[in-house]
Amino acid sequence: MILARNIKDRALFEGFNKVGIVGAQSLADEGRRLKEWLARGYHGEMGWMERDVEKRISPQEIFPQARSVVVVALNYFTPQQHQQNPTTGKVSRYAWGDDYHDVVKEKLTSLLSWIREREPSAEGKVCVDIQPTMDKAWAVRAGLGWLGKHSNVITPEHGSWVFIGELLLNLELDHDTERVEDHCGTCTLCIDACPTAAITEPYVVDSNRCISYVTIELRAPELPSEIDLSGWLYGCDICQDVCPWNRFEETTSETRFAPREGNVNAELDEILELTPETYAVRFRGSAMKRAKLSGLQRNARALTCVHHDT
Ligand code: B12
Ligand code: SF4
Ligand code: SF4
Repeated sequence: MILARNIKDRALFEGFNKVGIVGAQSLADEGRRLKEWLARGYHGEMGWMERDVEKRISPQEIFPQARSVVVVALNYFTPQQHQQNPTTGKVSRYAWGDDYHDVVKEKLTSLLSWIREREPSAEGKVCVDIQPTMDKAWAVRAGLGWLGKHSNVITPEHGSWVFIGELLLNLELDHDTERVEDHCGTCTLCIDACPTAAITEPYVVDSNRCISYVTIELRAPELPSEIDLSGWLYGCDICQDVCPWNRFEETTSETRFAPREGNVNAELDEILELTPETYAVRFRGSAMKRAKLSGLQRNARALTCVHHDT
């Protein structure tokens, strides 16, 4: 019989930095807050967040046999730093290397195969970001970290530069019950540093005001004029860069997260000159494809205008 301990050891062997296992219960409290967040319109134009709400709350809605949730965190920190250069746009750290969806999915799929070799009755579903689950809520429940006031999960060992994924399993396993205490205390550095006041209250982000949302998810042909991009072309790391829990980060051992050429600060001229063909080659296997060519060029135009106006 396969034990929770065996699965956790194997998850670490696959390269994950943290793992916890919890029961596949509905996320009642987190679900209520998700509904409040949606009712306030904080999801902006991410209609898919609203459509899948019941699936996000209850794991059985996406995998009826779910009994346990194996939750993993994978460190993506590399030591490079952004430069302030008006001819380039800053790219958020999570998108510097190979697309994390592929990397995390590959590791979780390999974990599932390993489990099935030992327990042929095992069935599972791999989730990372794009499946309708609440990754952060599961990470907190599984004791991987706490939800920081910037609303990202902070692990005490690796800070918040971690991706989160889950493996839903039909197996009854021993579950972790200890959570990590909230260590934000009286700190408000992330809230104070956010240039668009997107953290409307501790732990709550209004996507409409968030640079990450407008540069990646918003499909409008022009960016809202009231949002100051602060030099960001794709995503935004400000609230995590200022967090004291990210000061002692260790470099990831996942080599696929090493920054690709020109991806920490991207040349705006190069982005503006891309054609659909050169774009497909330049960003193959990169998380930056989420903004699509039109979105990237819209963002680059917005940054170029600021540069010319000043
Ligand atoms: C939608 C989404 C976004 C939206 C909304 C962000 C958000 N705050 O949720 C936008 C586009 C803005 C976004 C941006 C980013 N994202 Co995003 N995103 C998601 C996605 C798809 C869903 C998250 C979700 O359900 N949000 C809905 C709200 C309701 O959830 P919430 O913020 O967790 O809400 C909780 C709190 O408000 C809390 N709460 C409310 N009041 C109170 C009071 C107290 C006292 C407490 C303790 C809690 C509390 O309760 C709610 C429910 O638990 C997840 C992947 C997934 N499938 O889960 C990735 C995910 C959250 N994103 C991720 C990343 C990396 C980012 C960026 C850092 C990327 C970047 N560099 O640009 C930024 C960070 C911006 C920020 N400060 O949050 C990672 C985060 C990893 C981590 N360590 O936490 C995730 C988990 C993807 C992954 N699988 O790794 N994202
Ligand atoms: S990602 Fe940037 S814009 Fe969004 S909440 Fe954090 S600091 Fe604010
Ligand atoms: S900057 Fe301070 S308040 Fe914000 S998440 Fe980090 S420790 Fe918490």
